[in-house]
Amino acid sequence: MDFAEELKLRVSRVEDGIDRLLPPASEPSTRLHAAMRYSMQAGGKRLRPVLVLAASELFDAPGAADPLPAAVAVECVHTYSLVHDDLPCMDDDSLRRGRPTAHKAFDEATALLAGDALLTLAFEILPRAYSGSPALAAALVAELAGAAGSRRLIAGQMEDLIAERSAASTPDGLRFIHENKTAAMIAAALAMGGICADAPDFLVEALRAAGGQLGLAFQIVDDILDATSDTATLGKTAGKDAKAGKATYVSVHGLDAARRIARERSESAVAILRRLPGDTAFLAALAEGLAKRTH
Ligand code: GRG
Repeated sequence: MDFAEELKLRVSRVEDGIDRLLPPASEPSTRLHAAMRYSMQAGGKRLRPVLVLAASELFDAPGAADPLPAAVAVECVHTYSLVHDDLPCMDDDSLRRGRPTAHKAFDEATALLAGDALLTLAFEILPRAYSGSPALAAALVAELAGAAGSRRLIAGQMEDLIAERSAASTPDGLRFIHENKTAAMIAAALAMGGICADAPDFLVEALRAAGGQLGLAFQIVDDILDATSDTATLGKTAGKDAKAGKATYVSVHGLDAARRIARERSESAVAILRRLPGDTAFLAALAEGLAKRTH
């Protein structure tokens, strides 16, 4: 398997889906739709939507639903979270995906509304795209809403902001933040791929579990890169965590231990993925690559 080529194919499928499912920038409100497209079409690794596609491909289910709309919905929610996270009232950043953040390219109110609209669009795409199978649509909505809601993504973000402001974070507190701010959406992406392919519940649960491990590894690597890489390579401001005195896996556990924990989490994810049915080569290679990523 040529992993790079296989990845490119899936990223390109996701980008076509984004272009097709987002309102055109020419449609009123043109400013709002332009801002949504600006953030969604700024590049990005497309990790979460590619995970949706790759998980779905494991199951050769006759009549399986097209996972592409689910993949685009996940990327909409992820991108909304980045747009809002970059706002001055949150992480206050001016660079994202190698470009000025949405509130710098437009203005704060427009960025706020574009984030709101992307979140809402995700939950418009799912029931529309899967209207032929209401049970599937409901399961996808429940999975994505659960991961993005006040018990997971937003809980992680809230606790992250609190931890930053109090400068006190325990290893357990940090793990809560990472499991919810980062791992929840990665786990949901894998689970949604399985759900689209009508995988049995125990395999959807295995996908969720692999996503939890992969998500932790991904965030620890993010902490390591923030401490060791540079802004040009990352396409976002490097060194922010140390500057803000923020607790990260690097500051709490040290660089070597952070690298070891990331490796352990990633190996655990790969072990779960390899036990799944079908051809797991692409998914396993993707999971392995994330632990070694440089941006
Ligand atoms: C505002 C509700 C709300 C949540 C914000 C996503 C997030 C939570 C904050 C962004 C900061 C951060 C380090 C989040 C952890 C998850 C993470 C590493 C996001 C970046 O994901 P990538 O690297 O980004 O996949 P691209 O741009 O490649 O899609």
